[in-house]
Amino acid sequence: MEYFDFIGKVQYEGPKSKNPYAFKFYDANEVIMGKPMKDHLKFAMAWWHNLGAAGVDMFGPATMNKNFGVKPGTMEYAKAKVDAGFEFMKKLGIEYYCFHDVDLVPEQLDINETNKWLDELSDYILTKQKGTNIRCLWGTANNFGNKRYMNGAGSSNSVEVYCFAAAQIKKALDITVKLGGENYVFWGGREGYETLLNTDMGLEEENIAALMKMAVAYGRKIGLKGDFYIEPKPKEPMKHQYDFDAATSIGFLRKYGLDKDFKMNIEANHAELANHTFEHELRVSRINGMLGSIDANEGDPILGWDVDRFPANVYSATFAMYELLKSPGLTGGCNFDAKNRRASNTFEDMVKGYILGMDTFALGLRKAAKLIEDGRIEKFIEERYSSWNGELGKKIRAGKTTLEDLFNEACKMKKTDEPSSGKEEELQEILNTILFND
Ligand code: XUL
Ligand code: CO
Repeated sequence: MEYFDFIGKVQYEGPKSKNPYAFKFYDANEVIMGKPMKDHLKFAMAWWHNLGAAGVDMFGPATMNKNFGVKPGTMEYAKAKVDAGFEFMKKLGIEYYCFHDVDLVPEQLDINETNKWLDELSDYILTKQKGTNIRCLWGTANNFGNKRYMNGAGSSNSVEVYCFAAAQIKKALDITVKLGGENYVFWGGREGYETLLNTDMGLEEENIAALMKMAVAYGRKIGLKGDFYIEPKPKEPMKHQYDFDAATSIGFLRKYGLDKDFKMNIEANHAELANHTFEHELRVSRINGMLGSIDANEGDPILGWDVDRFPANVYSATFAMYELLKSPGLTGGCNFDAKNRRASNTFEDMVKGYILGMDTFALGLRKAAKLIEDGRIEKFIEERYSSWNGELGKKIRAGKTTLEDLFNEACKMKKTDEPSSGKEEELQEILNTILFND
């Protein structure tokens, strides 16, 4: 059965194309700064949004029919989702997907039964992967949806709940490795708290770290080669989440000696919820050698919650892709943790959402490369800090000065009250000309 029969393989037609089913900026094999676009970006389909989310919100039921012609809740349905997902990925030229355990099959009454379903479905996915380049980018366990996790998973007050979460993580790691995945994600989910009146924060954080350590030990044992990721998010569902942002999460990983096995999976909308920009979170990760993967989406500046829109903002994408080009490259990729608006309720909209997202990141990548090649902004930053390349600057940076040395230096100085301009407006004008000159 063909689900997306209104398209063949989506092709690159260039920015002048008016074909809604063509890429205008994403040309998979075109080389940008020494690497094909598809290797910079490594786009992935998020199983949960694309094959699962059907437009349910707090005020109304599904607006989209994602039954794929069969009864939901059955193995037949789980397999139909695989068929639809593989057709979708092939037609869009996407070579990776990401999943939570319960996106693949519904949780059964007994964990052993759920795991049998996961085995059968992952066997089926393996047969679909054969002869293609499609494989898993990262897997994860849904340790937040079931009501047992209402007080958290790794942060639960109950050791039984903690143990169940560990069992789900073990199985999700097994399935990830089986499907060729090299990475594993911990999004905090309900790892946080609502009130200190009922919370032992120290114990909760220690327990989360211990769970992560066990996951790393097991993952390495079964051959998980890549990275574990923390996906920071400041709030929602919990009021306070322990993985607030990249800086907080990196501090946590270092405290518990997890920083060699973990990197960040940065989501744009989560950055915005933390009152940061996407590029801020990427920069914090990059300068700490912790930029691993991206959850590609976009928030809404007017709304204060996670809306998971497809990325459309070229400014933001350009800044983000600048960070990517300046990093050694993602060990993960760009996973579209993005969904159609509730009123965009057709299969055509699913395809158009991905075309928009892929083209936005591709355009951002092209513009970021131009910004680097243009060189004016980077040259300005270099010059702005040039005093640090002088004798005194070098000595300080080498750790060869004391506070008394600097006191003596300062006493010899004549004028220190004429700092140089930061030239923000000039730089914005340069950026605009780079973005819009062709
Ligand atoms: C939730 C979120 C998750 C993670 C994976 O905000 O982003 O879907 O990406 O658990
Ligand atoms: Co995400």
